[in-house]
Amino acid sequence: MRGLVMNKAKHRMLIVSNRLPVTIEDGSEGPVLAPSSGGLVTALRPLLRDCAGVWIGWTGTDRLPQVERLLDDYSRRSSFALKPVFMNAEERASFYSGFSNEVLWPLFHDLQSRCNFNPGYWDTHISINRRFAEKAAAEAQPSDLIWVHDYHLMSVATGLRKLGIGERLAYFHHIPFPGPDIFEKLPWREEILTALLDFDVVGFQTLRDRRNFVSCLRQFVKEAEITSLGDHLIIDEPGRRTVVGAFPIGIDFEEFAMGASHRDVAERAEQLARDLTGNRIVLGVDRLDYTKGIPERLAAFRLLIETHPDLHRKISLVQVVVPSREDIPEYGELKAQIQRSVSEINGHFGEPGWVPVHYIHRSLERPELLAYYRAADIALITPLKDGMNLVAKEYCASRVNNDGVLILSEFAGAAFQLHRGAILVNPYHTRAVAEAIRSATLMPPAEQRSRMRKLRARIRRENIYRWRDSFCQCDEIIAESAPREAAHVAIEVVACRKKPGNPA
Ligand code: ADQ
Repeated sequence: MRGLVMNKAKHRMLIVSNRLPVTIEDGSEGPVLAPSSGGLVTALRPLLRDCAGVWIGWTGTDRLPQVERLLDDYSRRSSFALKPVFMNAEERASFYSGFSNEVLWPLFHDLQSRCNFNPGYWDTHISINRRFAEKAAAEAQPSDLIWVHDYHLMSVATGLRKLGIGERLAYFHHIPFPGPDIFEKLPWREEILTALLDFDVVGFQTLRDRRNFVSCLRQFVKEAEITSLGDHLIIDEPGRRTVVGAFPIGIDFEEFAMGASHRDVAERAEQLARDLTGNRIVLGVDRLDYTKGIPERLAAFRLLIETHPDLHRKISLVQVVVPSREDIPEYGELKAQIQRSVSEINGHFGEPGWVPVHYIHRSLERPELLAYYRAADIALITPLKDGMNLVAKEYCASRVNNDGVLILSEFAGAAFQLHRGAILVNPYHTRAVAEAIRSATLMPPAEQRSRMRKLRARIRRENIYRWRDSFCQCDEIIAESAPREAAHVAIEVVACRKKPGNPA
């Protein structure tokens, strides 16, 4: 669409996300700040470098004066101020572990049998979203772009409008949006849909997610009128208008490519390859989560070495898992299940000098992660469902010699952009995944280069800055969405339209 060009400094940015980009850790002399992990923070962190703003998020702790002081110190030293939202243990259990992780996360990843629709969770979702809205309202300046991130905070715009903040409210949904046959199970389905329509702009990762959202609207918000404008859709309801688009999130390609080109990283990659005795390296890198398909991947690797003895001593899987949501029992069980599978495979197939699966369960520093990306001949990225999956993009960006093979789940959002260069697989189809690894080991260097060049060109072009700029211009998107004859008054119309008290 015409409005989506580079224009990064137009509005100050007020980012609202569940977690801040830093977490609080116990140091020897009290709490200290450490970088947070996970895709949302990896994606947004580059944006902190070249623009000013405020980031509102949960610290992961109850209210602690030392934590407030640490964040104030950090904010004084950087262009982005970090403003904390606190939760006590009970709120955390109901809002974060409960509604976010026992309802929305499994349901939106099509795993409805894992959901626990506890009615109390909903009340906490609303009250904590209101708390985030109050914090944002207290920090907001009139021309700010208030940019809310992810499924935990889908009801923040409703809170903001009740507080009289009604302009440039954008929301980006990092995870998949399910189709109506799954979404309909949510007891609060109409409430969530209408809360999203309180934003001016709602962004999804892919056209698949946008299509699902619109199908849900058609089914559950009958009065919504849906029209298209260029690449976007306009949702009109009495008294409000929302622009809905697909904005696939990217990475800072140059940062990954330059980091991976560094001599120390190249040397470390060579050392890793030597440590693995020259075997072909297949790499998985994931946050610990049942949606990432790690047990299914291990089963496919097991089948591969069971059915292809010629690969024994010639191939190893390196599975790196960053700890995540460790206090939720289901995640502890998943960790144990992965450890069991790894030991079974190694116990059954391993020989002196050959460990089939190397398992690393910790967060890696960036240079170490890049060394793994550089060392790996094949990236095996097989989530059962994923909003995007940044690891797939990071692997390709780090392949500075244009070699290597990406095997990617067709259910990752990244598959929509990367299907021409990757080998796409159904992660539930164990035999097909095993065979995909086999074909990757046989892929001639010329074909690898041709595919990897395509992948890298697309990831370089559709990078994180392009994604950010499309949101920074959300008022222009809204202006373009106004009826043609009224385009000159579009911004004023938007400003008045969503006053508190208007139908919501
Ligand atoms: P995540 O589910 O966290 O993100 P993903 O996109 O794969 O998933 O990002 C994971 C991030 O963690 C990557 O940047 C990766 O480098 C990093 N990481 C993984 N293992 C690591 C390790 N051991 N050490 C250090 N870093 C590690 C959510 C959605 C995704 C969506 C992103 C961004 O679930 O679908 O792509 O947000 O929108």
